[in-house]
Amino acid sequence: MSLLLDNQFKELPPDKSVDTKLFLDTVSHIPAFFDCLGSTVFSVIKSDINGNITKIRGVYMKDPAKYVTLQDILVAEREAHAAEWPKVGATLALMWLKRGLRFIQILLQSLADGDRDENNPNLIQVNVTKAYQEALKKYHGWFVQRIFQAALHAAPYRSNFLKALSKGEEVKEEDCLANVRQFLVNYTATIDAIYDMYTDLNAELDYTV
Ligand code: 0SG
Repeated sequence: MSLLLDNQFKELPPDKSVDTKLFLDTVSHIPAFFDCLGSTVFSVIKSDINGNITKIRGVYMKDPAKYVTLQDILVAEREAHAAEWPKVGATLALMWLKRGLRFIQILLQSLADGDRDENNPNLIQVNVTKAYQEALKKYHGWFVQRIFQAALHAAPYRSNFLKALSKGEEVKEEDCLANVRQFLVNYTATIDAIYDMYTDLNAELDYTV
C-alpha cells in the first residue's frame, strides 16, 4: 500500500473551510516520512515542521469547540494579538507549514508530470529545485539557501524515493505515480484553500529567515 494513500487528506466542503482536527491528524504523519529519506540533514526540516504542527495543535487544544476550522484560529488570533498579528502563534506556524506543504506538493506533482533530467533520469534534483524555487526560496536568506544546497546533495535517488513512498515495497513506477496523483487531488485543494485564506485575511508575510 502507498504511504501517501494511507494518510490521505479529506475532500473539502463547498465553502473550502479546513477542519482543524482533520488537518492536524493528517499532516502529523508527514514528519515520520523524513526518517526513511536516509540523511540527517532532513532532521532539521523534520523538526521545523514538527514544531509548526505542535504549535498549531497547542492552540487548537486550548478550545477545540472554538477552533473548529483553521480560519477560526487566524481570526481569533487577529483579535487577540492585533499588534503582532500575523507574526504570532498558530498564524505564524501555519504560514510556514503551508510553505513546506506547498514544497512537497510541487515536488510530487513534478514527479507525477514526468519532469526529468534526461542525462540523469534517476536523480530528483530537477524536481526538488523546482519545488524550492516556487515554494520556499524567496523566504530564505543566503544561510538557509545553503542548507537547501546541502539537502539537495542528500536527496535520494528517484527509484528509492518512489520505493519509500510505497513503504519499501517493490511497486511498479506507474502504479506508484498513480497513487501520487490520487493523493495530490485533496492535498492540493487543501493547500490551495490555506493559501487563499492567508490572502483573503491579508495574513501573508514575505520576510526572509
Ligand atoms: C526529497 C528531497 C528533499 C530536499 C528538501 C530540501 C528542502 C529545503 C530545505 C530548507 C531548509 C529549511 C530549514 C529550516 C528553515 C526555517 O528557518 C524556516 C523558517 O522557520 C520558521 O521560522 C519556523 O517554522 C517558525 O516556527 S513556529 O512554528 O514557531 O512559528 C518560526 O520560528 C519562524 C521564525 O519566525 S520569526 O520569529 O522570524 O517571525 N522554515 C522553512 O523555510 C520551512 C521549510 C520546510 C521545508 C519542507 C521540505 C519538505 C521536504 C519533503 C521531502 C519529501
